[in-house]
Amino acid sequence: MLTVHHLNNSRSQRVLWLLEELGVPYEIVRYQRQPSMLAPKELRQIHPLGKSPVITDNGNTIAESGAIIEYIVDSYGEGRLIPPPKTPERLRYTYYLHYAEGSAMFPLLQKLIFSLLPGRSPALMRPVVGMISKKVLATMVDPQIRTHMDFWESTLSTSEWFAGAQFTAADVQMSFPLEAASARGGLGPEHPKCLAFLARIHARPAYQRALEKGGPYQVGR
Ligand SMILES: N[C@@H](CCC(=O)N[C@@H](CS)C(=O)NCC(=O)O)C(=O)O
Repeated sequence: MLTVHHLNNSRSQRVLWLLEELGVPYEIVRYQRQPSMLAPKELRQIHPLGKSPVITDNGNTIAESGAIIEYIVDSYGEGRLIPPPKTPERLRYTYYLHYAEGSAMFPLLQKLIFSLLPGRSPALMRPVVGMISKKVLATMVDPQIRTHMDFWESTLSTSEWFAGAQFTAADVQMSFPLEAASARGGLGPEHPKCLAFLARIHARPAYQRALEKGGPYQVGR
């Protein structure tokens, strides 16, 4: 049976959601984040990077959300949650499947790091580190996040879902950047289509089932 190596409150929530959407049976092996927020070292026994998500299935170990989503849709989707090949929707699907982690998450991760940095610096250096972090966030990171949020808003103004009129696995993949932006990137009423997207996905029964299985998920609140 397919196994999801699930780190609490992490991107592997997306994988549980996709499996619930497709009705694929799976089991969960759970890992708890350390106080540092890093994954425990046991996850490195499954994949050398020790990041989440990782799945194991039929002797394969697959890491990286986009690759996992492709594998699950190929292996178990039976044509569901993916637009037909050689259509404009398929091109958009492929784009968003890669874009979510390849581009969108980068400034959001920078935001997290620079926001945490002052609090994790030695007390004496904290005021200086705080000033530098604030400057980097204001001049470099926040404008980038804003550009991405505007881009999502314009995409979702032309169609209900990221790849077109139909819900696809690209929406599952894009959920994490939008949830992260809503939690810490300033996504709010200025981006109503993005907020409506989040409300739509949170209302899906499969999303809710995945939350029950995965446990507390702060990014998705
Ligand atoms: N691009 C990777 C990112 C993986 C990643 O950074 N996962 C985070 C959880 S959301 C993680 O494992 N953090 C714990 C750590 O870095 O030790 C993917 O999409 O799978």
